[in-house]
Amino acid sequence: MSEERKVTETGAGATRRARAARAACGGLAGLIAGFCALAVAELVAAAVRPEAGPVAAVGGAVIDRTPPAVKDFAVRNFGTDDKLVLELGILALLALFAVAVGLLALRHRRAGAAAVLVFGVIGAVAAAGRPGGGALDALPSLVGALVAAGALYGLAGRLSPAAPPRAGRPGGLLDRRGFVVAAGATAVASAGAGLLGRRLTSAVQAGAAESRRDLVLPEPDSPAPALPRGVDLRLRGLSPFVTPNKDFYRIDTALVVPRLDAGAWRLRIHGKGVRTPLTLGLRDLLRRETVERDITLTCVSNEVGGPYVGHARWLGVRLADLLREAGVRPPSEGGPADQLVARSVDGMTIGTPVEDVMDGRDALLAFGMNGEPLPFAHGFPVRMVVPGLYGYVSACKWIEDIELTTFDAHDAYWVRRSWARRAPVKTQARIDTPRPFASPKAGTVPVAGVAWAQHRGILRVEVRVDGGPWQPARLAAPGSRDTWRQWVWEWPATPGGHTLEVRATDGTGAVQTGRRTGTLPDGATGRHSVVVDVS
Ligand SMILES: Nc1nc2c(c(=O)[nH]1)N[C@H]1C(S)=C(S)[C@@H](COP(=O)(O)O)O[C@H]1N2
Ligand SMILES: [Mo]
Repeated sequence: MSEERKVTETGAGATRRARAARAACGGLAGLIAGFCALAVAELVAAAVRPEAGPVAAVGGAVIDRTPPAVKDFAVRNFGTDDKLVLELGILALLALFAVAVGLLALRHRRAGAAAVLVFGVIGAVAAAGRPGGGALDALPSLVGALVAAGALYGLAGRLSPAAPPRAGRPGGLLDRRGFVVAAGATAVASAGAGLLGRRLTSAVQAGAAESRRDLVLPEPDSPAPALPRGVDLRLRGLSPFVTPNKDFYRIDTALVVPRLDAGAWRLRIHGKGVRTPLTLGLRDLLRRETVERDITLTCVSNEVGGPYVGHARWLGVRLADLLREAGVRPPSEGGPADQLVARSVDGMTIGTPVEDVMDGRDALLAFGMNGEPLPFAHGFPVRMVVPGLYGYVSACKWIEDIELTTFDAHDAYWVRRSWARRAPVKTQARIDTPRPFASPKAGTVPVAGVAWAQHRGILRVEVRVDGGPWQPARLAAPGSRDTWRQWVWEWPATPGGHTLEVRATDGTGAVQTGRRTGTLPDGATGRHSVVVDVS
């Protein structure tokens, strides 16, 4: 091989390596610009509101547009982690696009910077377009994108072959050290901005946390009826009668849990047939007649045998009292409004039949949950709770507005997503123990669980084995017709595989149907069954 050829080959290899290094730097520049955009947006969002950050906004927009079947799939497979999965998915996609934009910027600096702006616009549109969103919510994404576009433009400049000659370095070569310094500085400055944003947000939220700590719940004017001894069978593996707040299921569309300051909180009651519109603060509620009630809450997305049901002792005021004060009459008394639309600070709308709220049941505006102020995740400072209705048509958290209207005039959030307008809770029974595929020893095995049919109560629970005759379970003492009820059946278990099945009868004498239907549009039906292998 001639000397000349060898030199050329080495040159080609070096060129290839230089190209690869340049591409890697381009990708890195894109990633750093993406990070910069999110960090700056975080800082701006601290001034606007945390929910307006681009990831939360795009995530929220995705949630708003998720078809019910997909939403159900996500809830089923990721449970309460569905939001985390969504956020990680968005971040992963963003990272991919950031690398692509970085590579684009190597060839066309302006095009790369423009692509960053396009992403900013997407975030801005998502934020402003969320229910309850406004023009101001577009700011974090837009400012973040502007700064990031500038950063990418600058970084790509360092990677341009046309970089001016530097001391000891001919022009036209990659200014690697210059790039590394600029990239590092951008990354550090972005991290600083992001951290500052976090700090500011938590400083703002500290006031909310303080207002929650300082809230002293009053003794109820109308305490919850004493629970009979024996409402809780206290069996291993059986859900306790009262669900501790920390274990209470959480279902909502909020990627960022709203943290409201109790002192600044206001609720407006207005609309059709309201003679005197009301605006109330928390103090106003605390001064009224307070009631404490045991109410079991259930989500319409709960599959047969699923976990989205919980029981708490709520403290609040009767919603019907406030409505009467505002001059509202239910449809049965000639009132013009048949739907009450509750709106939360995060733009959720929940439609409840006015008749149900005013028919004498304990529909509450609640501020206490199991003896403490509502946790932030469960609606602090005030939420609705209505016995007998699924949460999506009754239990608005972070409530700030109640409008009296009609079902004809307004479809609430979930109704627009093909869920039913009206959704009373369906009778269900769940086997808590033994767990599916457990292998208990032959002999007496306690089969136990909970059954619920809120506002109708539970009259009977029966269990059968391998499709045999129905056997009556022993019921725990009843809480009220608005609470779930524990049950247990002593099973004389014989070795081998067996299927346990349960059904409940509600307070009207109606036996739970065995017909299997999905959660859409108004709650799942069918019987819970568990397969076990007795040894
Ligand atoms: N603001 C707001 N309130 C909401 C929701 C929501 O997404 N946003 N979800 C509702 C649904 S579907 C249910 S089942 C209950 C759940 O209340 P929890 O999270 O306290 O258990 O809240 C209801 N209230
Ligand atoms: Mo729900």
